[in-house]
Formats: sequence, structure tokens, C-alpha cells
Amino acid sequence: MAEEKKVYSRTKGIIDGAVSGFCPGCMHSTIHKLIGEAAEDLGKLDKLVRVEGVGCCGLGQFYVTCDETIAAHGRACAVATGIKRSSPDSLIYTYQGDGDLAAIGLAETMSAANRGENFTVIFVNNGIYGMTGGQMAPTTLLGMKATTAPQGRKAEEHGYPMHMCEILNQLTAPYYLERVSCDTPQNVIKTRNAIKKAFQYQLEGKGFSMVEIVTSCPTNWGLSTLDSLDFLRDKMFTEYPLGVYRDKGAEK
Ligand SMILES: Cc1ncc(C[n+]2csc(CCOP(=O)(O)OP(=O)(O)O)c2C)c(N)n1
Ligand code: SF4
Ligand SMILES: [Mg+2]
Repeated sequence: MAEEKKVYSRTKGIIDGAVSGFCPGCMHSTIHKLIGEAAEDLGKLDKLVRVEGVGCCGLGQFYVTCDETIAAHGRACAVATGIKRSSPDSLIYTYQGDGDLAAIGLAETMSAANRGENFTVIFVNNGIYGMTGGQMAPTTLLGMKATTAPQGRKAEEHGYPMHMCEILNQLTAPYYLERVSCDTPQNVIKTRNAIKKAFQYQLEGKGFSMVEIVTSCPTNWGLSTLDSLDFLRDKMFTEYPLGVYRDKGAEK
């Protein structure tokens, strides 16, 4: 049977006929929809460029209307720096998981934020390496099980969960840092607004923005979709409080 042809229209943020290939209950699919909608709202689909990290985010290339490249694991902020500096009119976002951004890519993330590079980081924190089967990430909670911490994360052996909004908030340059989620319709709207605000700041040349989205990974957490939402609210939001950490635009 002939493969159905996808329609790439630069007037719609989401590619026509896109069907989510993420696990049931995974928020990666919702986030992609919001990115496409935010760029569509701003009328910038023809300028949108995605720099993709390595992880479950890799599936995102099938959904959002944009140009794109895939960076080596952890290097998305370095690649985005090069693209933005050579093509300053483009609207660039990196799309990275917690393993990609906060483990192997920590130096690139910190350095780009410290330089105030003018692009947007979409950081999907699900507390685990999703794509590779549930290894411990820097954001894994204390006591949370992972294939590389079968007894649960222990501070004395593995260190403590890392809080990227708080860490980047110690730097002078970042313009906008917000932590959001997609567990309720209200929070989905907040995430959409946060992404749109970050894109708007980039278009105004304000510099580095990061929207951290705290999400579930039902598959590797070993929980049903509904139980994973309870875990997200009870445990993840306690360790990673939602809110605006830095918004230089609102200070004026
Ligand atoms: C240099 C290198 N090391 C390791 C890997 C294997 N690898 C692929 S994705 C990944 C982690 C992905 O986890 P995360 O960034 O949290 O994304 P998620 O799948 O949870 O969305 C790892 C370790 C790789 N692709 N390249
Ligand atoms: S493994 Fe986890 S992060 Fe990856 S698609 Fe499935 S639920 Fe989403
Ligand atoms: Mg992850």
C-alpha cells in the first residue's frame, strides 16, 4: 500500500495528519502541539527552526512545521548558537530532555545561558532517561527507582536532584526562565503562553530563555497514565515547583 503523504503547510504549526507516536499519557505530544501553535500565533512558521536533542524528543520531527537539525546528544545549545548567530532572523528552539540538557549537555546549556544566546530552550523534565529504558537522570528524585538505581536514587551514592531553572537563575544573562507542566487544561494553557512569551522575547532580541516542562514518563515510571499524574503532582511538583524564576520583561 502506498504510504500516505504528509502535507507540509507553512500556515499551520502542526503537520497535517500527524498522529502521535509517543506512549499513551506522554506529554511530549502535547508540548509539540503547543510549540506549533505558538509559532503559528506569532506568524513565524517560515522562520521556525528546531534543534533537537537525543531522546524521545527525536520523534518530534514528525509533528511541528519547521526546519530542523538533530544535534549530537547534549549539544543542542551549541548547535543552536551557531545557527542563530549565522541566521539571526530565524526563530530557534532547542528541544531537550533532562538527560540531554542536564547530564551530557550540562556544559553546553550553562555556557549558552551564560552568554545570553538569543534562542529558546524547551526543556522536558520527566526525571528519567525515557528513550533508552529508564536510566537515572540528574533530575531523578531521591528514592525514585531507575534501571541504574534499582534500589532508588540515594543522595550519598548518586547526589541530589538538579534544578535547572534555579541553577540558571544564578547567572546574569538569562532573560526568561519558567517552569510549567501539562497535567491540567489550565497548565497546558500556561505552557502555551510560556512558549509564546519565550518566542516573543527571542524575536525582540532579548536573549536566552528556557521553558522547563515537568512531565511524566508513564512507561519508565512503571505507572498507569492516571497514576503517573498523581506521582507528577505529589512528588515531581514538590521537588520542582512550577512558576516564573526569571522574567526580565516583567521587571520593567
Ligand atoms: C553520546 C551518546 N551517549 C548516549 C546515548 C544514548 N542515549 C540516547 S537518548 C539518551 C537519554 C535520553 O533521555 P532524556 O534526554 O531525558 O530524554 P527522554 O527520552 O526522557 O525524553 C541516551 C543516554 C547517545 N545517543 N549518545
Ligand atoms: S518512554 Fe516516556 S518519554 Fe518516551 S515516549 Fe514513552 S512515556 Fe514519553
Ligand atoms: Mg527524560
